[in-house]
Amino acid sequence: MDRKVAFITGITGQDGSYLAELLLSKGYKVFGMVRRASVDKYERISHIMDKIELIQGDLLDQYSLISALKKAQPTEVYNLAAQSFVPTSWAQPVLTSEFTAIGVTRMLESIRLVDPKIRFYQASSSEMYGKVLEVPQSEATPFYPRSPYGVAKAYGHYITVNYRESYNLFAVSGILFNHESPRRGLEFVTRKVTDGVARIKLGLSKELRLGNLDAQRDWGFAGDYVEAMWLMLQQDTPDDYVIATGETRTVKELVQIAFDHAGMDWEKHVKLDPAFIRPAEVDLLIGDPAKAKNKLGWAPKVSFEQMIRMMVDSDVARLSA
Ligand code: NAP
Ligand code: G4F
Repeated sequence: MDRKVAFITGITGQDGSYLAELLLSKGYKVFGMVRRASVDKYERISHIMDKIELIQGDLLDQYSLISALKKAQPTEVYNLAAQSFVPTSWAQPVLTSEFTAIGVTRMLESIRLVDPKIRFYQASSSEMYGKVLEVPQSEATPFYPRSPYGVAKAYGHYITVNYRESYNLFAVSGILFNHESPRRGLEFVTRKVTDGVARIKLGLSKELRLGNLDAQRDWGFAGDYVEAMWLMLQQDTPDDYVIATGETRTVKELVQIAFDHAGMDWEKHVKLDPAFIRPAEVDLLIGDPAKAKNKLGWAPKVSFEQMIRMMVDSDVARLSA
């Protein structure tokens, strides 16, 4: 039987936790890279801690990547680690580039050195499309990033393509549109809204302060999207894929669905706050997942409404406990 060993950077994040669950269910030995912190950040993976193996490492430290790969001897590497919050990328643009851009080169160089047969997945992003040059966005749509994060992801994308073409690595890039879940970080807008709705419902808060309600996003469920990551690494040839639902919603629609589900009127609670307006906005994202559908056989299973309701219910349950 073929050896199936995965090494996941960013295993403590939203996607890392869902991907680890998926790979365990497929019989993989799963290693996760974690960076040292003064307190543990294993909340999202606490339920599978006895089934995975954690190795310390940091995208800033090339030697730590090399020694982690030597230890794990993976057949597949999923590079999910990044500074992933767009507003922070204006506050910390250099650090964002070090993690989210140059960190990809460090990982690719480490693979080249340790074992060039390792299959590599890079977590690219629809933020690369930024001020979109085409609607909907496909693998052929040119990039026009609008944040230091988007610029860093575009670098990570192209260096992955370049290592595939220069060194014949099995290196692929998944251009994933926004995907959410009850495990989403509290600062991202979907979770901020569902957590805010739950707090208001339970009398813990009265209002929810938000920025641009007109921005449009193609939002899917993270559990569906990690399946696409895995599928990309099982193909005969490496290639890049857009992963999206093909539908877009405004932030306002998100807010309406979440408040409706809790039986409340959003207009009584939502306040606009200029502090959450960005220096440059991505107004509209809508992906064309046709290639993923045709070549990977991938399609999203959870609808936007189902996902937002699931997130509201989960936050109400968490805050009621
Ligand atoms: P997330 O929840 O923010 O998780 C990010 C992970 O990266 C965390 O495990 C974090 O570890 C780790 N990390 C950050 N800096 C690191 C460093 N220097 N060295 C090692 N690990 C580091 O992100 P996510 O939503 O799961 O997204 C996963 C990846 O997909 C990211 O690359 C993101 O940019 C990309 N992406 C996400 C979406 C989306 O909608 N979710 C869409 C497109 C692309 P700590 O726990 O130590 O902080
Ligand atoms: O939830 P967001 O912070 O996600 P954003 O910026 O689209 O980035 C996410 O998706 C990318 C894929 O396209 C990933 F690569 C990236 O790592 C991250 O996961 O904001 C979504 C929209 C924005 O237009 C923002 O201006 O919501 C708008 N928004 C309005 N009020 C808000 C708020 N966003 C946040 N975070 N907080 C608000 O109060």
